[in-house]
Amino acid sequence: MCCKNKVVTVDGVRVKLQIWDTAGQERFRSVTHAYYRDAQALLLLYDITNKSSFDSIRAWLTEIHEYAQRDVVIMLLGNKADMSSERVIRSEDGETLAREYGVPFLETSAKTGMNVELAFLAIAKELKYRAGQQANEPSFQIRDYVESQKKRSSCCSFM
Ligand SMILES: Nc1nc2c(ncn2[C@@H]2O[C@H](COP(=O)(O)OP(=O)(O)OP(=O)(O)O)[C@@H](O)[C@H]2O)c(=O)[nH]1
Ligand SMILES: [Mg+2]
Repeated sequence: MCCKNKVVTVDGVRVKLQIWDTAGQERFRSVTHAYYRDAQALLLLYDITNKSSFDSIRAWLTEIHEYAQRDVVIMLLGNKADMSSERVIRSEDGETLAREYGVPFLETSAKTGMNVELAFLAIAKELKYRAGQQANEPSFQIRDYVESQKKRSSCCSFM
């Protein structure tokens, strides 16, 4: 499960993220609480071609609410956005769920890399902002940032 490092540059500062990936245990909902209790951020992924993966997200959000740190940064990601012909979960469904829980949302593709860098960058920005928060600093809004930077999977002629 542990670890891969990912370095992103935020406002000229290098931030090292230590990434833990579950090794499939999440399919059985048997990831131990200790495993994510200390995490500063959690990326919740579903597969846009798999309805049951989307339907599991609510249970995970409930679980996280109970066992993760109160101020954990959560991001919802709808992955496999490149597989548009097999899509069963609409972008709007992901957006609606994310809005309900107040978390940022992106559709990503691990295959093409779409929005992958952005997801890590947004989390690093949020964590850096929180760590160095100054009273007079403009606040960083991760949801607004993600919305302004994201690429949409549906189409492209205007991009
Ligand atoms: N087309 C496409 N395939 C993907 C994408 N992401 C993952 N895959 C494929 O989906 C399959 C499962 O990917 P994994 O990363 O192993 O998924 P996982 O949910 O972590 O699987 P476990 O760790 O075994 O539970 C692999 O064949 C990947 O190549 C994507 O964005 N697009
Ligand atoms: Mg896995």
